[in-house]
Amino acid sequence: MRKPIIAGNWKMNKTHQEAVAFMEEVRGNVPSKNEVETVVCAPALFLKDMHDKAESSDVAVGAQTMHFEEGGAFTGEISPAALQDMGIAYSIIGHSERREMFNETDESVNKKVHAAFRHEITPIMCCGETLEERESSQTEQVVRTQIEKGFAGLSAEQAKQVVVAYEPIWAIGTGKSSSAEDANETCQTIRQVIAELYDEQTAEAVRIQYGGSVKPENINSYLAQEHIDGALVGGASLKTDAFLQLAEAGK
Ligand code: G2H
Repeated sequence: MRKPIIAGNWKMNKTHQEAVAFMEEVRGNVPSKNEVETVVCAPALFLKDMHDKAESSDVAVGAQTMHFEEGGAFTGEISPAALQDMGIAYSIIGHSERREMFNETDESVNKKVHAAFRHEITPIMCCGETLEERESSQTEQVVRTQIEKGFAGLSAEQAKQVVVAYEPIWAIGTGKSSSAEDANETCQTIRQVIAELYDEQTAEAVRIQYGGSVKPENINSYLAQEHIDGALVGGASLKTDAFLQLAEAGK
C-alpha cells in the first residue's frame, strides 16, 4: 500500500512573514503523517524558519530545487548539504519551469536525484510532456525517456523512494487539467517503465503524483485513480484553507 503524498509548490510566491504565518496556521491541522505525507515546497529563503515553525508536526517543508554539487562557485545556487543541515527532507527536482527557463536537462535532473540521496533528501522528480508532444502522440516516449534518464544509476532501494510528479506541461497553471483517466494512463506508463528498469515490486512501491491545476474541487478524481498516489499543487496550495482541504483529501 503506497502512502499518499500531497505537496504544495509555492513557486516564487509569498514573503517570509506570510510563509511563517502559513505554517503556524496549518501545523496543527494537517492529517497525521501516518496516513498522508504533507509537504510545502517553498522558496529557499523561508525554509529554515518554516521548518522551525513546523516543529514536530505532521507537515514537512521542501525545497523547489537544489544544485547537484556539494559546494563551490555556483552563484545563487543552493547546495544539498545546506538543505540537509537545515533539516529539509524533500526537494522538487526538474520541474518543467526549471527545465524550460533554467536549462535543466534529464542529465542534470539525474545528478540532482543522486545528490538528494547523498543528503537524505527525498526527490520529487518531475516529468511531463508539452502540448505539442501530446498532440503528436509522443507522451509515452517523452515520459519514458525522462524516467529512464532521471533514474539512471539508482539502486532499486533508492528508486522506491523517489516520488515522481507527472505534470503535463499544458496543464500547469492554465486551469486546463488533464482528465483523471488520461493522467492515470500516463502514470501507469511511468510505473511500467520503472518495472522494466527494475522489477514489479520496485514499480509498485514508487509513488506517482499528478500535477497541473489540481484544486480541492478536482483532487478526489485524481486520487481515485489506481496509479496516482498524490498531487503536486501550485496555485491552490497558497491558501491555508485550500491546502488543508487538499491534504485532507489524501487521507
Ligand atoms: C504545476 C503545479 C505545481 P499548478 O506546476 O507544480 O502548478 O497547480 O498551479 O498548475
